[in-house]
Amino acid sequence: MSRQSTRQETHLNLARASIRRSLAQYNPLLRQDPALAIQPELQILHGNLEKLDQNVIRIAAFGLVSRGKSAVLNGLVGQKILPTGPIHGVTQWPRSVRWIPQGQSKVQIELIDTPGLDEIGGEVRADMAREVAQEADLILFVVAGDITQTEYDALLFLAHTHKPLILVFNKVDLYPDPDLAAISRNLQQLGQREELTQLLTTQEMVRVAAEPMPRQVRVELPDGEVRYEWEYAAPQIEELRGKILQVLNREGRSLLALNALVQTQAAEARIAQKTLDVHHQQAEALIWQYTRSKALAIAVNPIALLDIPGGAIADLALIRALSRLYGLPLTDREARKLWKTLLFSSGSLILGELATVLLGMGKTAATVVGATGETAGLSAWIPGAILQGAIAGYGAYQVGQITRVYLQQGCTWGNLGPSTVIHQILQQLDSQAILYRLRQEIESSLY
Ligand SMILES: Nc1nc2c(ncn2[C@@H]2O[C@H](COP(=O)(O)OP(=O)(O)OP(=O)(O)O)[C@@H](O)[C@H]2O)c(=O)[nH]1
Ligand SMILES: [Mg+2]
Repeated sequence: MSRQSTRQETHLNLARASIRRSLAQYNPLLRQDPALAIQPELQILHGNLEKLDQNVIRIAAFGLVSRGKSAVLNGLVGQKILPTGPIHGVTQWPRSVRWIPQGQSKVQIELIDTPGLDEIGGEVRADMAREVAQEADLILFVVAGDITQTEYDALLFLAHTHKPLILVFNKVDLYPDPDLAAISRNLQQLGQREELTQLLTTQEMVRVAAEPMPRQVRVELPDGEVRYEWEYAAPQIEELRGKILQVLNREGRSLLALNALVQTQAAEARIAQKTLDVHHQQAEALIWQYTRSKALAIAVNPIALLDIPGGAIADLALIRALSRLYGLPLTDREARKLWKTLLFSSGSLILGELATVLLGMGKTAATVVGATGETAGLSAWIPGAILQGAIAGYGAYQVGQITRVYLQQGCTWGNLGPSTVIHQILQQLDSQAILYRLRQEIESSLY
């Protein structure tokens, strides 16, 4: 086996291993939590694995209407399979044909024909182009002369997929030599524009005449009769065929591997985002549930001294519940350490806890008075209790939010350190709104 071919095999094997690993990692996620809706992404991963096993290379032709996309693909296959014609918009939907080049039994090639990029409606066009381009391993961008701004924009759009791209200059039979040379120069210079060179890995321009215009020729028969006949010149497409096969032989299987990896990466990023979104919603619900319970428990608990240990236990329970949700279970020790870090890195949390004690004292005193039969004592107790409950609940809310961010980042504070991160998170919380909501909740439970 040549060194090139060994390298290609290595790339294929790496891609297979990487996709299998992703599947092994994400399949159980879906089983655990069907709400995750990551089925489409998992299907992409499965599809990529199959594609690698089948060794099918996809080549897609793009371009504006009537540039000869269908004709170029027919020319490659050597048969007129795809309809072509002078009316704009002959091809309305992507369509694919198999191409088995002579002497190339190892790879199978699927050629994908697409409608003109300026034919179908804007949104649909962009979606179609994105979808087909993402599937393709190699892109042919077909032009038929100097390019328009729309054509350049389309080219730039396709270049952003980072797929190898061959610029196909079709209909060269229509131009006299000097024009041909000038247009070719312009097209080549185009590929050297900075924004394109940065995006394109392959910058090749190939001239073809996929379906040369028939010429009327004058035929003089031996008996002197003169007839006019249409003469069909043979397509000039050999150079493109050769270029494609060269790219495929050189790096075909590596292209397959690379493309599968790019798609896997994109699917993984979407899975990560979806997991994060679902976790975020669940975490918000969990934090609010603990916040509310803590606020209510502290508001109705008559013994102030129990507020502090009770509050800490509630905070720790919240930290542990969140860590389970994010699949990063913390031990009791770790949870306590995190809680202490939160408490000491945030002045307002400590103040909140102190306020709980002070207000709690008042609450205990009021309860004692209240128990001796003084109704005024009871009514004095209630606003203090509500405030104390709300402040304690707000503390739990802060603990919850900070823990959520900490877990979301995989149990790290990032390079900023706990104090800065905690401070930033606390600044984003709207304390007034949360305290107000908590007071409302406590009030509606008490009365
Ligand atoms: N002179 C000349 N005409 C060509 C050549 N290739 C294609 N054509 C003609 O250009 C017209 C459009 O060709 P198609 O292959 O249908 O073009 P397309 O880009 O697929 O067009 P849509 O599907 O409508 O977007 C047809 O009339 C072809 O005969 C060529 O090399 N030379
Ligand atoms: Mg067509």
